[in-house]
Amino acid sequence: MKSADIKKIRKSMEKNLDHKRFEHTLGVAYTAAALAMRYEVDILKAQTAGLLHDCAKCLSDEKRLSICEKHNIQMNEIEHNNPFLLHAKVGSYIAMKKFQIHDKDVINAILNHTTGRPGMSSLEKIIYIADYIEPGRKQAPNLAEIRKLAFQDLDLALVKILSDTLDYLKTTNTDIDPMTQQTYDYYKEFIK
Ligand code: DGI
Ligand code: FE
Ligand code: FE
Repeated sequence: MKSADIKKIRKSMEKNLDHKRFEHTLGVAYTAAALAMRYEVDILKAQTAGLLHDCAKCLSDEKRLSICEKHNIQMNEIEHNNPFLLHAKVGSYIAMKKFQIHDKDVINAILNHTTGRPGMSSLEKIIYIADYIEPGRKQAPNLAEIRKLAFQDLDLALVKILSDTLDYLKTTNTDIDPMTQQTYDYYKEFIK
């Protein structure tokens, strides 16, 4: 991972994402870099994963589904019915194939950035959290508190975000991916 590669990836994101998504992407990359400094995680990896985490977000649902079918990327029923959820899986595939990212931790951070998973690495947690707290985010409840918490304890911040996300999802009519619930249950127990 080199800073020249970071520059290239940023240019490509600027071209391929819509303006709002690109601004969000920069926010996640910078926030992830700051958290990486705090928690002694590789800063270039955090920037790379931050820049690429939503690289499949601006594709159509049809395109995401067809990429999954063509390359035998498995999906569960919830993902099939909510193809926006697939932007994480498809994004990790594009990161590997198009951007030649071979670092497993970076790929996992992209892969798990929407639902999380039990047993995440520090980098995976950082991307999950940075996605939620980056400066461009304005909607979520408790943001000020969670932003502060993120720089104090990653696991406590993670549980708060998962809890607020599940609460929010329950007020909507969308399906909850079992992985989101499992991640919450795991870390709720873990922080005890
Ligand atoms: O891609 P972003 O918008 O930057 O962020 P993201 O990939 O974390 O997606 C955020 C949305 O995903 C947020 O509205 C909550 C939603 N989400 C998280 N877990 C689930 C979920 N949506 C559904 N339907 N099911 C889930 O389990
Ligand atoms: Fe995303
Ligand atoms: Fe995002």
